[in-house]
Amino acid sequence: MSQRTLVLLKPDAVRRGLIGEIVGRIESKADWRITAMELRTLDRSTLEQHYAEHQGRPFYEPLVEFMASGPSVALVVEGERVIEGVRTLAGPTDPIQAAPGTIRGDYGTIVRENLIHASDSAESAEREMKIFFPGLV
Ligand code: RTP
Ligand code: MG
Repeated sequence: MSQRTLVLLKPDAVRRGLIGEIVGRIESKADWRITAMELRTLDRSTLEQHYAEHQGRPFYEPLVEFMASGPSVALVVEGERVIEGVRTLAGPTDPIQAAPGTIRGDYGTIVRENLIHASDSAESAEREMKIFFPGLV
């Protein structure tokens, strides 16, 4: 089943020079392709929309601040079961719980600075793609 998902390489990944490493892992999966990609420092209003479900949680403010702290890479990836697939490549939210071989398991230690975001459902993917790539059909 072909799907689309919205992926963010967070500011820690960009600062640490891991764009190529992470994009390479995504790009090398059979049938997956990148159909949009942009390097941009995300502004507060974009992040408030993106993280609306977390508003009011204790980690929300520091998360938005971190996400605005430098450029991120936003991508749309298309292909076979890509929504679940990118989340599997990323590993669990807490990098210490993430197995080696996953992106978070290989490169992360801090929960907030966990390198990558990927949509968690088809509904989230549609909503998030509109936020980052409003021109996309
Ligand atoms: P994401 O949305 O970024 O793909 O990550 P996720 O589904 O694995 O995690 P989610 O629960 O949606 O949380 C969004 C992001 O908030 C940061 N976070 N910090 N306790 C904390 O300090 C905490 N909990 C979550 C992480 O950056 C997480 O990816
Ligand atoms: Mg999430």
